[in-house]
Amino acid sequence: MKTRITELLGIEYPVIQGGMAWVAEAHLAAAVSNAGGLGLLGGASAPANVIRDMIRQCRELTDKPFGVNVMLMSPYAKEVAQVVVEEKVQVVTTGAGNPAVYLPMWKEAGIKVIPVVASVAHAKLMEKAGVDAVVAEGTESGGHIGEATTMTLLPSVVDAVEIPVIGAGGIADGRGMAAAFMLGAEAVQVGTRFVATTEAVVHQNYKDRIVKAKDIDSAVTGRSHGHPVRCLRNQMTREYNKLEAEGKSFEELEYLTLGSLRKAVQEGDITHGTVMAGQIASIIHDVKSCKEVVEGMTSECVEIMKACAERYGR
Ligand code: TUI
Repeated sequence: MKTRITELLGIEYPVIQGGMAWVAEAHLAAAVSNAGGLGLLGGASAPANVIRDMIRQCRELTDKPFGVNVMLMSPYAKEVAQVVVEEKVQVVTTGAGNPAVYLPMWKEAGIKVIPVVASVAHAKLMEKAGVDAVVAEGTESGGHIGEATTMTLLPSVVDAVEIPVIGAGGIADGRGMAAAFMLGAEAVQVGTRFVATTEAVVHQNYKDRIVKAKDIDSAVTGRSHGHPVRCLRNQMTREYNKLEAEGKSFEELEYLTLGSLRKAVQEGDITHGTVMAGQIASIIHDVKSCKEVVEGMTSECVEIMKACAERYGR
């Protein structure tokens, strides 16, 4: 599947792995890049030197292109923005904010810049600022989310900009990938499906929780304070939502989730920890290799599109 995104990034398959906090480390990113997609390292709130080490480790594990996601709400965002230049990272995606201040520096360094957007206005602003592509991420996604669904956001962004658009949020197999392509995407970004892979360095409890997730298991914390985070329902989300309904302050609620993603990912505490995952966890029933995910979803997508053309074409 050749698209403007596969050409831009020099990858075989139009599948990008989300830069997930605590999950998107060197082994996972390298496995996705080695499988022909684009692996991303998730900077999240890690200090710049941790990210520098991840980049170097990833380079040891793959000679294919990979990228770094710069989480703009991180207290270290400025230092991380500098590290990706120093380490000659080829691709940068950004999340949870507006990367405008870093764009001149990144473009001068020849970095391909792909911000994640959750609205048409942000997508247009980014295009004007000179980015290479955008990821339109719907509210079905795990982690920090916007309001619009992938079904509405993706075609709206595709209509509003000329640069290529990557669809994200609710995509975990070839059906979702084909749907995103029908809406005008030229690649997909996939998160949750890559957590449930053999290469993901994530506690088995976390992977099992995704595999067992039902459609009604998705919860959102932090809506009342303007920081909505999607994860899988557990004791933490129940307590959080209860306190939120009681009108507790952002600081009090923050206390409940301090270090809670790490607790779930590394210690396997899926009861008190934050199990970030998208709504699409409900269609994931097994743990696969990254190669199986990348190749499997792309071939299923192509088969579906061919079958559609045969069935409905003239
Ligand atoms: O960034 C994400 N997802 C994330 S970041 C993250 S780390 C975290 N952990 C705990 C609490 C908060 C964050 C976990 N998941 N996705 C990309 C994304 N970006 N989704 C939505 C946005 C976004 C939202 C507002 C992008 C831009 C924006 O505003 C633009 C502006 O102009 O300020």
